[in-house]
Amino acid sequence: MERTMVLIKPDAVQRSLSGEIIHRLEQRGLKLCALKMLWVSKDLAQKHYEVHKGKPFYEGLVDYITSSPLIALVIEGPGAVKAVRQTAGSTNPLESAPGSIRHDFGLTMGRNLIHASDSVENAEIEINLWFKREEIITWDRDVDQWVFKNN
Ligand code: D4T
Repeated sequence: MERTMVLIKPDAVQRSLSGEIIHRLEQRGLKLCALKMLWVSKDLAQKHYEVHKGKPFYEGLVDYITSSPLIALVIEGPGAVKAVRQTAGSTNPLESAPGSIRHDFGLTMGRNLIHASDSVENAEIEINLWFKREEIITWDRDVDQWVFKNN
C-alpha cells in the first residue's frame, strides 16, 4: 500500500490546527502509520529542504520549520501521495482549491501549514529521513474493506 509523509508545520501546531488537519486526512479515508511531535534540528531541516538550497526563501524556510515544534506523520492509502497533496492544496494558499487545508486556513506560501511528499520516490526518502523503522506501524484497520477496495 502506498505511503506518504506529512508534516504539520509549526504554524499549524501554534494555531492549534493539528487535530483539524489529522481529522481531514482520516476523514478522507487515509490511515495513520506513524506520528510524532518534534522540535526539528537545523541539520534535519536543511536535509529535508536540500533541493531548495540557494533559493531566496531557503534560509527563511529553514528558520520557520525549526522555530517551534511540528508533527510528522506517515500516512497510508491507495494513491496516498496524490490524495494528501490534494487535501493539502497548492503550495500557494491563494491558488489552493476551496476545501483544501491551505485554502481554508492559509494565506501565504511562507506559512502554508502542511508539507506532503510530492512523489512515491520522495515519500520513501523522506520517511527514511524522519522516521526509524520501528516507529512505523503496519496494521490492518477494520474499515479498510469499506474504504480501500476497488471492484
Ligand atoms: P512542501 O514541500 O512544504 O510540501 O511544499 P510544496 O511541495 O507544496 O512546495 P515546494 O516544494 O515548492 O516548496 C517548499 C516550501 O517552501 C515554501 N516556499 C515555497 C516559500 O516559502 N516561498 C516560495 O516562494 C516557495 C515556492 C513553501 C513550501
